Amino acid sequence: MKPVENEPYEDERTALTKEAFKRAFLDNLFYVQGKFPALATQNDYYQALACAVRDRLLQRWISTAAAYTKQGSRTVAYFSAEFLMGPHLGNNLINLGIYAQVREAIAELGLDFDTLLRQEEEPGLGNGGLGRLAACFIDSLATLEIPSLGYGIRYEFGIFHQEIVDGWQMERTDKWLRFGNPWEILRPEWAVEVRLGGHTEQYRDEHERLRIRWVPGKVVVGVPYDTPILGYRNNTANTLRLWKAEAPESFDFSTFNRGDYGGAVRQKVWSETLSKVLYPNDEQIQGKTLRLEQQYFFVSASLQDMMRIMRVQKLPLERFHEKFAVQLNDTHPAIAVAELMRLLVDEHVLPWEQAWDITCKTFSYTNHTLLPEALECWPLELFKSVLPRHLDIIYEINARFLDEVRIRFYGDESRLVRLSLIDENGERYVRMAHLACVGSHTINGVAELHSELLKHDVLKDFYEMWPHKFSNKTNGVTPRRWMALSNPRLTNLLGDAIGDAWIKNLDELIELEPLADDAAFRQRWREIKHANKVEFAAFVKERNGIAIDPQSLFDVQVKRIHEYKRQHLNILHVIALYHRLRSDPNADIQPRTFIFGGKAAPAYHLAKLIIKLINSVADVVNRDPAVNDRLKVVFLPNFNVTNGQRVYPAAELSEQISTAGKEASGTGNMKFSMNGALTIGTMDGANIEIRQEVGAENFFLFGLTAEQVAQTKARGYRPLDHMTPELQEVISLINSGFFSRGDTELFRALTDGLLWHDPYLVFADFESYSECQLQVSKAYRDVDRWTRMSILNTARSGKFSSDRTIREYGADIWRAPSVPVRLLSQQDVKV
Ligand code: GL4
Repeated sequence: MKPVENEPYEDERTALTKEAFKRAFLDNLFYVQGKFPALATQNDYYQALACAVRDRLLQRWISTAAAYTKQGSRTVAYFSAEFLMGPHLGNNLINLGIYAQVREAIAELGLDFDTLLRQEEEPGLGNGGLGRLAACFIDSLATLEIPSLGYGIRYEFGIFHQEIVDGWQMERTDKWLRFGNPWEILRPEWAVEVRLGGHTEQYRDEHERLRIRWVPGKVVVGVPYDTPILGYRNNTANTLRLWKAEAPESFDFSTFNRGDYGGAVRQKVWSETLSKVLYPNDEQIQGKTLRLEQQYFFVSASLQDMMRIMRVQKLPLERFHEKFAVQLNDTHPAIAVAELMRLLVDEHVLPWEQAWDITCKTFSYTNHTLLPEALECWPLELFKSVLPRHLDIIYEINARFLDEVRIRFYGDESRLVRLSLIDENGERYVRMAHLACVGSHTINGVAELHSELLKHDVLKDFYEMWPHKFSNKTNGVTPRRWMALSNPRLTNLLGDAIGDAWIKNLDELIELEPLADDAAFRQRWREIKHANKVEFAAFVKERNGIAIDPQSLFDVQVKRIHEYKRQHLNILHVIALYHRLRSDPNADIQPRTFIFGGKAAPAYHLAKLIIKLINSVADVVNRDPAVNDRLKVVFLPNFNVTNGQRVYPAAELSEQISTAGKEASGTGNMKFSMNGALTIGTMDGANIEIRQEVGAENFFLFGLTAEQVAQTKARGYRPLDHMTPELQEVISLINSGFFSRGDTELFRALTDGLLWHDPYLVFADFESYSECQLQVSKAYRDVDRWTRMSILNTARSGKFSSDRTIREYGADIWRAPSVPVRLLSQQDVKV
């Protein structure tokens, strides 16, 4: 059957009907898994289901590739060391628009759909917000039909699996590839070589020109693994291309023949180390050689791959910046600036000036943090040992750049020192943020406040040099995964009330506003939140063995554990409530369940101690009959995308309590708000914009502003000046060993840190926070008021769709028009 021109066409194998799907599922069970029902495990069924979905993905992927190749489309390349994708199956079903049918089909075959969904090991190839943002962005790029490639690393082991043993975090290796990965396709034919180490030397080319040759110390092969990324209910399937490192030869046979087996495999082992494991630090650099090698490995492989694509499409390299817009997700891929120069100048013999012009028109840089410990600087010697040629290139870029500065800022020597790509104060370092700024045409922060602070603080000198390069792009999250997939009850209610256009255009949620005054609607809204809480309570019972009351207020803080995010402020307040209840058993306290979750970097001792404190408080409070079930504390182990999908729909209060000026944006804050949780938060990151959108009366604000924080610190902050009698009781209770079986030293590092330094002003904000929590409790008791506020939070969260963010990047930075895709059948593609 031939499709009608421009009408979507499904061939038999990939039809979206229930019957076709059932047949495909069984086909895949037989011919891919090699199993029949009597022998099949739940995992076999999951794999068969995934393959049936994948066939439908591939049809769209091929159609997309055909459209892009034919048109030679301008393409966004999103360079990121992290893509925290989360499970693919459910999301792909949502984006294909067949979630309900497939659930039915699976049930009709006598299987439990949810059990199959749970079989998928989530690809946890990121630490937290930064990696998850990359995942939301590629979802939105596909939904907006913008040709794009995500480039990154296929870590064999992603972010560690967190277990809690005796209250402490334990890390277990994340073996996500153990049972295979049905969503990726290996493309060995597009493997590329990446060189590392060695030295450079001069030589004369055939025209007697003096040139530089890089003699590498070692070579690895980058092998691409492609994952199709579907748009929401369109025919677009873009590509996430992740590189695995392999040895050029598995065995060095001459070494092997000499009988040195160990030596022969060493090269292979070393090569594979490159993509072995994700560094588990968020906002903290570790300065390890292997990390720089990882960064260079994926960046070089990706740029070479893009040049291959240009060759295939017969485009001259001089037009690289017209074909591609490259976004640098933080400084992790910033070495790309030097690598593109090397490829253009050394390998493709372009004049320096032309190569530099192409480079600056290609890259744009997003900064994601102001924390000094996260700014990447590489010791010069280390850098030179890994990338000797790139160091020379960086010197040349720097020399030319500083010439420009000298002319712009006549006689300002200290400015040269501040702006240089090389930090020369003491040990010398390469400053990656400076390389990214100089080599990019635009620089952006991720929320309004953050972008302002960038201009006037961390990147001030660059702002003064090139104010036109700077802009803000407030983060967003995809409503497909974070609402439609994870909160089906809410999605159904919204469907009944306002239709489902909001899934593609989140601003449509504003249609809900009048319904906040409709008592019947408010009742349904409450029923849904309650049902979500009941479901979540069952999950907590299963995971933690703790019974929590769905009638209590679900107060949630889930995110990486960091001092600046101030999980300790939260737990100190819990202890204060506990103290109030013990001091006055009749105290009138709103029953609450405090839910925490998040991973600490394995070497971040204070963060790990905060986890231990939370669990220790939980142990005491949850067992104490005196609190009479009015307080419960839960630490949910292994917070990841999958668990996030469970917790946001059940949350009523979202804790966004970072020290003002420290959280660049936050994105969890958005996920909570769109799922109807109210926020208690500081004037930090995107909190400010959430408050602006939902209205000050629908947001619980507390604490110092970023400006006040800076002033307080400048005046010489003394935490003891902010000591109150209640806070005193709280600290004494911890130090008395009450939560640590009499061990009075266990939490000293934490309490002493607060008493004598308190770098994140926990004490300064404690009173304001406690007072604000009273307001929260009061509001919660007014059921109608709370429900109204909750509805308005969802109704006014349209701005926080990553579709909006991507539209802004598209219009202001990438200038990559959308390219709609027509679905092709097999017969349409000629062999
Ligand atoms: C982060 C910021 O800490 C976080 O506020 C922001 O939302 C996220 C995405 O822009 O980037 N920066 C780093 S580093 N890790 C993050 O999660």
